[in-house]
Amino acid sequence: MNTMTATIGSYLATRLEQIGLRHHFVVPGDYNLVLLDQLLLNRNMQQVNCCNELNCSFAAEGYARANGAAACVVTYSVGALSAFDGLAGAFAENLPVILISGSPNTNDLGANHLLHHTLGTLNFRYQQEIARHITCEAVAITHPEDAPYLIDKAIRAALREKKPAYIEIPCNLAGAACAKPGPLTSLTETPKSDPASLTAAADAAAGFLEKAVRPVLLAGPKLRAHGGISAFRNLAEAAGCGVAVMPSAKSFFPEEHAQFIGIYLGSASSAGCGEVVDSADAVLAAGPLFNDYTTAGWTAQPAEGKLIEVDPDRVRVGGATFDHVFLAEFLGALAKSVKRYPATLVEFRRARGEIGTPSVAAPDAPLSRAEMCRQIQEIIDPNTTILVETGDSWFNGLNMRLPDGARFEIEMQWGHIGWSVPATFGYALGAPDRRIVLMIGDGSFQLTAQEVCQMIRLKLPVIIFLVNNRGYTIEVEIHDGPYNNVKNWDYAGIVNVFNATDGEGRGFRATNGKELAVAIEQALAHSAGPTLIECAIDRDDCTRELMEWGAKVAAANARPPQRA
Ligand code: TPU
Ligand code: MG
Repeated sequence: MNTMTATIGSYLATRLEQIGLRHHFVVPGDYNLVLLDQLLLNRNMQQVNCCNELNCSFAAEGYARANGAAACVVTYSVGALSAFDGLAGAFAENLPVILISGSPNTNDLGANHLLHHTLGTLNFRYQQEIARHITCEAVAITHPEDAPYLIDKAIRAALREKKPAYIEIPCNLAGAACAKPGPLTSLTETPKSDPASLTAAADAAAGFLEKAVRPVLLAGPKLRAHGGISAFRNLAEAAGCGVAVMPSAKSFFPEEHAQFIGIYLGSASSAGCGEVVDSADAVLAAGPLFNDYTTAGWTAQPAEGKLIEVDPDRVRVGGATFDHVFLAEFLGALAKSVKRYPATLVEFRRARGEIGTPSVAAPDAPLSRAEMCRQIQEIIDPNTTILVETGDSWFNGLNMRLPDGARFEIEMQWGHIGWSVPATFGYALGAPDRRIVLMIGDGSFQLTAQEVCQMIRLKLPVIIFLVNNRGYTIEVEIHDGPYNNVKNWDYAGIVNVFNATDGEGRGFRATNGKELAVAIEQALAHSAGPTLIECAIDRDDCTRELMEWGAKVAAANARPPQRA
């Protein structure tokens, strides 16, 4: 190799390092082995093995939540097609995850012969075609001289769009020479709003709010991806009104803030919040994502006539659309002219009523969901990130009070059960100084359980609360049947299986409050690996919010077909 040049693999490694990655997640296969060698040569990035490619893509997804971006490397088809599920999740959740797939030798592309790990046809382009649907940019390198351009194009698009990108590298090119990387600034650009459109949008929104008496602000999940969290807070403080958050935006506005009025999810909202948002005469939603789940079966979608919708790159106000206006800039511009609207805060204090402290259960009474949550709440400090899996863990987590600084991760748009085990693994690597707490149900855990062994391997002191209610309770609340029963496992015992002879994971089973308290104490004292605490609760012991929400989603699912 000429010293003036890089290899395609080392070029990629440098770019990943430059965009702030200290880890990349991999599953090896013969189409990517040379690439993995090349990536290993970069000493500033750690290569992290996962058990399978689904987990590998979710680990990267979790890492991107902690770190802003992530990368994973898999082999052709048998690997990539599994990874596509997590990559699609990253698309749905607005996370720039770069998926790199090894691919066939360039000499095989036009040759009239079949290859392993493919469909057994002469088509070797289908993988890139599929990738186009679930990424903002999907490139396939076929010549070394184009590699720097294509790699940069994919990474730049992912960082700009906050969506995943796909890069395919043939197995005989990973070590081939190419040009060295240029400056990083060519990859990172902050988009600028059209000045006239920005002013018009801010004026229209200020005018719209002036006609209202009881406006509220609603934080949405896209706020973080599009860098709007602090601009949103500034706008909120300028307006002085009540501030609610959508479930996937929990922690994007401080819960200890005097203007925080809770989680908005229609009739499944936190106490007092639903009443205030539903009766507001204007709702400014910043980076929202309204779907059937987040609107509780379309019952909690703010009416068009009272909505200001601030999307990542456009604003809609009362029937007018302002294009090429970027979220953070718009919130900043509006904060300068907005008036003060204290009415919804007064209303909220009245609607919420007194907040009681949860009662402590008798230490040897069978463990209840409420007692479990009471104890978990006690370990959430400002340095904690709590990740919550699809299931009643969503609602248990949403009900937790977060001290300022605590973070919350939920995957409510993609909603893939099992997401959280690998995502927590990835998140823990991306945020090594935080306390990481996962809440997950038994059914979800069974999808991706093996990734706990990677937490053990890398000695990550994650605390996993595995809520064993012996079934798919969230589905029971939507639509029950025999398919919602789950085969029981020895969840605490499985940690020992993963430990084998060298691991230091800990597993506990709690059937009452006393056992849970002891397990939590042990978990907090254990730093050489994860602790899994199985919380055995009754099959029907679920939150009020799940029952409310489940009934609304069931009704939406059951709408009869429309006649033409
Ligand atoms: O607390 P709980 O019992 O509701 O949680 P658990 O035990 O984890 O059960 C989750 C049940 C569930 C299913 C089966 N939630 N959503 N689903 C449907 C589903 C199926 N497959 C994937 C990949 N994702 C899903 N959301
Ligand atoms: Mg369950």
